[in-house]
Amino acid sequence: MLVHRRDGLVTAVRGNPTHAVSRGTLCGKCSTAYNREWRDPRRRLSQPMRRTGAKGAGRFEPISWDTALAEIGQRLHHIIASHGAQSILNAHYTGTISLLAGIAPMRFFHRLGATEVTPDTICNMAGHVALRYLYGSSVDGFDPRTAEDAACIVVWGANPHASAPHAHEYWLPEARGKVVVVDPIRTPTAAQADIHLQPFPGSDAALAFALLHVIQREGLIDSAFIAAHVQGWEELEPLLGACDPKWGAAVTGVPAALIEEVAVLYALGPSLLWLGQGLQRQSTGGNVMRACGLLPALTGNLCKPGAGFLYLNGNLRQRCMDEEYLAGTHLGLRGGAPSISHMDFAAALEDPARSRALFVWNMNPLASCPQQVRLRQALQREDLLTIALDLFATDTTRMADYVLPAASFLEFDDLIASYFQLTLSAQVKAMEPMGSALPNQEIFRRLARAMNYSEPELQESDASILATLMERSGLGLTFASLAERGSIWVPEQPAVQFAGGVFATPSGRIEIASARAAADGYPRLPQAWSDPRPTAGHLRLLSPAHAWLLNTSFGNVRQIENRIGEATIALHPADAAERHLAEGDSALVHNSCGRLELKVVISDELPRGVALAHKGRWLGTDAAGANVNVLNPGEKSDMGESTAVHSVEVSVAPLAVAFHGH
Ligand SMILES: Nc1nc2c(c(=O)[nH]1)N[C@H]1C(S)=C(S)[C@@H](COP(=O)(O)OP(=O)(O)OC[C@H]3O[C@@H](n4cnc5c(=O)[nH]c(N)nc54)[C@H](O)[C@@H]3O)O[C@H]1N2
Ligand SMILES: Nc1nc2c(c(=O)[nH]1)N[C@H]1C(S)=C(S)[C@@H](COP(=O)(O)OP(=O)(O)OC[C@H]3O[C@@H](n4cnc5c(=O)[nH]c(N)nc54)[C@H](O)[C@@H]3O)O[C@H]1N2
Ligand SMILES: [Mo]
Repeated sequence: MLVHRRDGLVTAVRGNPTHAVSRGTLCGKCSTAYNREWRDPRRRLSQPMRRTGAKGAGRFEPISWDTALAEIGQRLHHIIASHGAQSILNAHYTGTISLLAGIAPMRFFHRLGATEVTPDTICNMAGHVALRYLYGSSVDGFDPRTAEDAACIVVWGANPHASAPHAHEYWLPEARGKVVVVDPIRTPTAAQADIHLQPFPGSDAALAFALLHVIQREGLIDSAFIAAHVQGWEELEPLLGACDPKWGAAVTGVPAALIEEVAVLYALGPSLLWLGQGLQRQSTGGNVMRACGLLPALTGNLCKPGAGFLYLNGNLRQRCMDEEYLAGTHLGLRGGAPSISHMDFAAALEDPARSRALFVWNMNPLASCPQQVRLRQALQREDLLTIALDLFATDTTRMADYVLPAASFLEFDDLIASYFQLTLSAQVKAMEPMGSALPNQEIFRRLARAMNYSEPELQESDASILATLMERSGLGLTFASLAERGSIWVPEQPAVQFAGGVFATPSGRIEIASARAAADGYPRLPQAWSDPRPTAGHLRLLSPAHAWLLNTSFGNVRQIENRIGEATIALHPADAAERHLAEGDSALVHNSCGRLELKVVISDELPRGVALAHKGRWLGTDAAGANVNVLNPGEKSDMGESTAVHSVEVSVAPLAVAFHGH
């Protein structure tokens, strides 16, 4: 991004025309927000605040940083003495995923010995666990720059139109290869693809097995690659026999002819496989990822240009960044900090024996997490000390005892490692923090001081951390020289995924049959499973990314609120008709977990039995305020205690009828 200034004041935040990825355009939501609410002193939190009214009533008084941190520090010391540091919960995630503001605060939490609410359990943990069984890593994906060598790109359960606009605008359309999108919804990404496979949600493992059946039948299994790199093929092969395209079509809803076509296209390759995060937010999401992950291994679409798979490029070492040093892992307990899943967050907060204090930073859990009603009630506990750091007064900060204003990314130096493209960028301070806001990492430095923690790591300055990271990177750059360049590629030349054919599994090979998985209580092999269709009268509710929201960030940006209008639920025409619902009607969407009123949109982009209501709305100040997560019971997926949010089932009825005793 380029930040324009006049007389030292920021006048505009724009795309940088010379940037290789964005090419001068910011996505609509970011350019709207960064030029309005994010720089609007009337909307931003500007000073520390202490609760005055009842918990959750939203009444606060301003206090000084010194008072706030002294009080918080003192209360934490009491809690540690009476209940132990593990009764302090640490919830944090995607507010900013820059290195300092996203990771450096972990030094404080490691020292404290707090219980971490494992961030990835609300997003993508099942996929991480699954791909680690199979390949030993889930975070070393293909290099998107190798797309020029690909004859086929499969986007499976991701919707870059919304979730990765630059990939949608440039990367996919410019790829030479055929684009296949696998998504239950005809998203704009799917509509623009060469081929769209539209399986029923949660049936992807079966689809992968049907594709492999065809690949095997056509003699397109890469035996040489398997002999060199794969373990367990002989155990898997017999499972493919029953999975012919006819079976695949019946189970997934994808026509047999399309299964045949895509199987051959993919296997001939070279092919890239983008495994989205939406794909694994299912009750059997781990198995889905293991099954889809078989494709590169069995067709040799790996270890060569234009081939490979990508879940996340999330390995900071790949970008030459020393994450352990940054996070101060050594300050923590040996064997790692205690942790809980986001699926158990509400339960932990309900229990005074398990939780006495809660830190929330870079996160808006009341709007993002499951079990919204329980969560709101738990956060009302008078004996739970809640400290929330944010740029804005959110649904979550409203529930806090102390609200601490955080500085935005425009207001301090930092480093950014993208998780799709292999870039490293300097975030350069462009303006002073709003009011008395401070960067996350500075807030935790001050709190450590207020608590008399003496470890020097807890006081290391931003400048020193940035200098050390750059020095240790071996990239030959300082932060200042990186800042002059903006973004660089790391590595400089396009990389081939797993180029050496080395995998971080126990055997060093790709483990289709996994003893580790078996030891953890899973089948040794991925299975051709498919979720049962919803029980009579129910619909499967998908709540993926909204093109104009970023999780719940930007849900408070007025121009965006006006643009997106009321919260909606999209229904297949036949599902709507069956429920006597028409376009624009108010519907009551409900299940055993909660209820929500949504406006009906009729859409033939969905298969029958599937409904769509995007994530990311704010709850509002109304006591009954809720968003789609009021309907999420927090069921765990099969692996990693991770979210199964795309497996939620709901009933939908006209609001008027529902009021009369349904
Ligand atoms: N129904 C449903 N729910 C979902 C999902 C879904 O698909 N469906 N997806 C899930 C996924 S994938 C994720 S990752 C989670 C994300 O959930 P969250 O991590 O809660 O993401 P946000 O809602 O954007 O909250 C980030 C907060 O950080 C604040 N922030 C921004 N910059 C800073 C900063 O520098 N410092 C501080 N202290 N705060 C800052 C923002 O204002 C915002 O309030 O949501 C999950 N929730
Ligand atoms: N605009 C915008 N961008 C975002 C975010 C946002 O909230 N808004 N969130 C960010 C975050 S934290 C994340 S994790 C990523 C997530 O980005 P994505 O990986 O794209 O994940 P989702 O948006 O959850 O879902 C993507 C697609 O998966 C499909 N899907 C759901 N269930 C299934 C299934 O069973 N099988 C298949 N094949 N497809 C399925 C959905 O229909 C949806 O179109 O996006 C990031 N980018
Ligand atoms: Mo996410």
